[in-house]
Amino acid sequence: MPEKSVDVVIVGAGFSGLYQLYKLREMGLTTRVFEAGSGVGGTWYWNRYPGARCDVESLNYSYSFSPELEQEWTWTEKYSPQPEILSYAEHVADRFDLKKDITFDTRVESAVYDDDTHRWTVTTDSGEVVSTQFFVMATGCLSVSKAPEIPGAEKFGGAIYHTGHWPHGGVDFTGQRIAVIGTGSSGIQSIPIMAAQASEATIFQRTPNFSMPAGNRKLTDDEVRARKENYREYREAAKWSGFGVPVPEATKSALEVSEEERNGVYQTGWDQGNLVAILTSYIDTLAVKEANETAAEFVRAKIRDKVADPELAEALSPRSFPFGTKRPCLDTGYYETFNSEHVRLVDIHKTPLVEITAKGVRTSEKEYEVDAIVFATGFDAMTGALTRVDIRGKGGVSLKEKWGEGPRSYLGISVAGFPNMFTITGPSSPSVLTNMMVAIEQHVDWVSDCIGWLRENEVTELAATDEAEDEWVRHVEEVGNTTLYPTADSWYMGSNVPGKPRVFMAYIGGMGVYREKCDDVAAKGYDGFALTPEPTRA
Ligand code: NA7
Repeated sequence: MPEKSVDVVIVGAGFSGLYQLYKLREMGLTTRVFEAGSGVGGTWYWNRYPGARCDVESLNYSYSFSPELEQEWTWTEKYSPQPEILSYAEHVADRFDLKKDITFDTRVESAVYDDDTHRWTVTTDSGEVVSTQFFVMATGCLSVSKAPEIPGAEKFGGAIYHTGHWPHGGVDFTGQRIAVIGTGSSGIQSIPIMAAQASEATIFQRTPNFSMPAGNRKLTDDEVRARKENYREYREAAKWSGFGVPVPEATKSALEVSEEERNGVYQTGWDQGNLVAILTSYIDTLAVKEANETAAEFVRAKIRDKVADPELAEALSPRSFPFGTKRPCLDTGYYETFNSEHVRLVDIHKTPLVEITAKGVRTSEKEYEVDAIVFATGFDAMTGALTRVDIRGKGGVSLKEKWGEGPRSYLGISVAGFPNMFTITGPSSPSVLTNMMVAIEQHVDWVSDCIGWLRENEVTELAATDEAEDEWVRHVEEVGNTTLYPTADSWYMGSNVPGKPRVFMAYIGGMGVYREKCDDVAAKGYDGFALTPEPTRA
């Protein structure tokens, strides 16, 4: 029997969990949050690798729900570093006194739905058992890190690190020979800093990525003041934009303008260090291969400019997927790092990794002796954190089994067969294709309104119907197929995890369009959900 009973259990105290707790507490609901880390911040708590930054500008990557919070917090850099973002999360937790309802250092192991009582029983790794009416997974899209699939890590005599759970005290690589495996965003942000310390840096690259200079710098007082003065207008525009960042809407095809005009437009985005600006310059950049190739080639030309050795520049140039269909990166001196004598690139597409040995890393060609190895090999994205909890819905069906052939959900927020459970920024919602802060707030607001409505209308159980779920899955796939995203082997597609079903796991219809759809579902009395009224009291 559960020892404790609450209205809502939330898993995770990152930006979603914190805001969800705030909202539910404001509504007078009893809420417990369980968090595996020892502090708040989620992805910003764990990803402490050197150079970790958000690639959405700080003035956009923050909560909008509290105008007071907006005014009192001041971002110092264009792209704030991880420590500053973590301080912000801590500030929010303290300012709204959230920690008293959060249990840290505790992992939720299972959540089981009882068909008769319409309640979830949640069990943690500390043995605590809690009964709850609503169960919110606020576990993040990139929170389960993955190591490279090669044997031998236990044999290595030096230290092994993963960018996704970096030591809190930092690591000093001064004078060491280091190996870095992985050249996604985490690798591209950290390699220049680690290589500058190391005596020798060997970078193992499976797929080169598109990256552009972040142009990071201190924000001026004027910039901060201007945003603080027009936050309301700005937030409103972000809420209804495609990517959660307001940018002018494209009207032209990349193929209908001259090369000179096109490159001028790309150059402006490049100079601003603005990823979204380049991605959204033309209506067909993400939809038509030839249009996309113009942006891809623009970036490749920049790589050739930056890297002295033409062969190396070509090895660093992405050719196997369209620009933007794997998350492009923002860097500070990434390509230039390869001009240093003590830095070398190993193309493991040509000479695959074989094993980690006592002394280093062995490829099909040779052994590289190193003192430390860094895995920058990413995450079991979008679904990993959801399926690693043993979640059992109606009739004892497990979420992991239900998603055996890929995630299925209604709006990316609710799963048929799993009543009264919500997934914040779950698969099939815009999530990682947008500014996560905007996506998080939209989901949390919707879930909170929904719970409030259920209470007011004396509904005990809210359950997405199979039909609504099927229709949403079909729609997400259909919209995805109008773009180039499904053509890439990316973590959006689950391709980075061997055996993971190949499904485009995000909704590319745009933040504003999605918001409208969710609002419409709510306005129609939660269209697509079956509602079970509270039993009448005798
Ligand atoms: P990513 O973007 O998934 O990058 C992981 C990198 O590690 C990528 O280059 C992978 O190559 C490489 N990788 C993964 N597994 C292996 C194995 N087994 N062997 C060799 N190389 C491997 O993760 P990040 O942490 O950099 O960034 C995640 C997101 O965080 C990012 O997109 C931003 O949104 C913020 P691959 O490309 O799969 O061939």
